[in-house]
Amino acid sequence: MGFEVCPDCAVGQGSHRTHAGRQGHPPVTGLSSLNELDFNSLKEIYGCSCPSDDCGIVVFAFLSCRFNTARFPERHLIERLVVKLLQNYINGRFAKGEREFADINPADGSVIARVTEAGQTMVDEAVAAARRALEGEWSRLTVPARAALLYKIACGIEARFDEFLQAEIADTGKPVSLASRIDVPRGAANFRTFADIIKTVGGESFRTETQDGVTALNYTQRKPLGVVGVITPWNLPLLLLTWKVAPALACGNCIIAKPSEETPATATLLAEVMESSGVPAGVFNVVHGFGPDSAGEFLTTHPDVDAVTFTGESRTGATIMRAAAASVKPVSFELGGKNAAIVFADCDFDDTIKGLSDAVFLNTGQVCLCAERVYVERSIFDRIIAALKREAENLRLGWPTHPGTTTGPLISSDHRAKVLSYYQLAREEGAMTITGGGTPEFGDGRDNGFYVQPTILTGLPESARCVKEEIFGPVCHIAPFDTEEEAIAKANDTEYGLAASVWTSNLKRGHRVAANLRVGITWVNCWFLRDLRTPFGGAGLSGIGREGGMHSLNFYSELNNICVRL
Ligand code: NAD
Ligand code: 6OD
Repeated sequence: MGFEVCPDCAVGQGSHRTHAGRQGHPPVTGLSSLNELDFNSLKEIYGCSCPSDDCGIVVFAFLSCRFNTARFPERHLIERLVVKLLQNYINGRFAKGEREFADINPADGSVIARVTEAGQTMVDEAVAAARRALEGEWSRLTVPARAALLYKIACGIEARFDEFLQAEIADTGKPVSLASRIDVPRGAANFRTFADIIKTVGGESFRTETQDGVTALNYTQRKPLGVVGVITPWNLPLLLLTWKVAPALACGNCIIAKPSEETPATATLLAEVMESSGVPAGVFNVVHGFGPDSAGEFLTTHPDVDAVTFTGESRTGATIMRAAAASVKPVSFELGGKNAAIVFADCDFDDTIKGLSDAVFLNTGQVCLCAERVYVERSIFDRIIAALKREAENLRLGWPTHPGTTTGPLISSDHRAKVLSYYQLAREEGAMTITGGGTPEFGDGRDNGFYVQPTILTGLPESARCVKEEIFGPVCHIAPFDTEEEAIAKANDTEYGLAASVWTSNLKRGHRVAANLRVGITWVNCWFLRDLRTPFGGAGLSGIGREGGMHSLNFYSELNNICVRL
């Protein structure tokens, strides 16, 4: 029997289905404070037979009707009772760690879940389980069988599309329109793509003939790296996790994933999908926690972890590199960016504005590929500023679940403080703020969230910190240029080197400019248009190595060359 939806508050859908339920709520009268509530009797009234960690759902259904929970002064008490506990996934079982921390919804600052943090012992257990799995049935699985499992995982994500969607939206605050178009579909697509690739990839072979008449056949065999630590950030949690997990599994590795402490939910759901897809115990593990002195550090310093693949800030990459150096672990790093967009006067104006608006503001500017520096040919500089200002002011900052919302909050209160400090710094450095520069006011629960205004700056010298440092918010600085050479020089004047976009109707120029940019990817008349077979990564502070297609397989496997004398 499913839990039926309360006609008053609509609570009771989706994950509440495990509760036996009744239509609506029995009237409860004379109740003025939480202390008067007997939660167990309430559970009984609602026919809830679930284990205690989840039972609060029923209570929450009641309280949602009874009180306006967003304003309820004892809301934190409710939240402690009703929120889910996200657990680590070790050796095919969900396990509680030593401490707990809160998972916050950035749209209104509410607690979505409690997360149980993996300590050193639990990370040791995960590594040991992964090592055992590496030597067990997993190592005997044929490539077609591994590929079949990856397809099954992709289907498993799709079968629970709405749960992944809701979890990702609640954790990140990103709009449903975005997460349903990009994040969750890419979660499944990553597995399908690497299943396709691993099934069809061949090896190298050479027939060798020496001067003294010996003949041999050389051919390569692809072997897993072993136990791989996968550490990912909060901006595209499922997309970036599966982007690494899929090829690592395709190559036969065992994995310990450490999602960002800000966005632990979809990694936990992925563990459920792995379990139901029949991935053997120990092959995929999830440890929750932070970086320093927590699961992240325990994983990267672990002597029995064979490789680390990481996406996140450049500074964190440097710390992880030092940690990995002690046991000479291979690393693959996708790091920060301070990406340029170069707009020529001959561009298709409307397409460019649409593309630029995405490049600057998508995901509230929290995509490593976002353009924070926009260089515009002087003759159209004022027009571009005016049009981009209109785009920025038309963005709809809203509740993430609302279909019309284009722009959600930033990920956290700390990150908002950082972005706002750059808005302030820009003014101190002499910038003119074309639009934005502060925080919006809503007059509802979103005022407790972490929203900032989409912002356009101009007038800064190229040496300004706001032009040099990654801000990672919905903000760009626009500057004019007079010649192609000047635009290229300015775009390249950065320690980063992740991505760029070039906007021009002259494709010859598009090719030429792209060839001269020191980045891992250049888009011409588009942005974030992905083909998962292509190399992805950055130069300079933006990373080490490339992933995508064969590049991922080359990182996640060791080649063994076999030479047979004929
Ligand atoms: P972050 O570096 O703070 O954290 C990323 C992950 O590393 C988290 O899981 C965190 O817990 C972990 N971590 C932090 N310190 C650690 C340590 N000492 N040892 C081990 N693990 C540690 O990054 P973030 O704030 O989550 O993400 C935003 C950053 O990520 C931005 O700089 C952005 O540009 C970058 N990013 C880059 C790409 C890319 O593909 N190049 C993609 C997405 C995000
Ligand atoms: O699309 C991808 O594969 C990818 N790695 C995107 C990274 C986006 C950064 O925020």
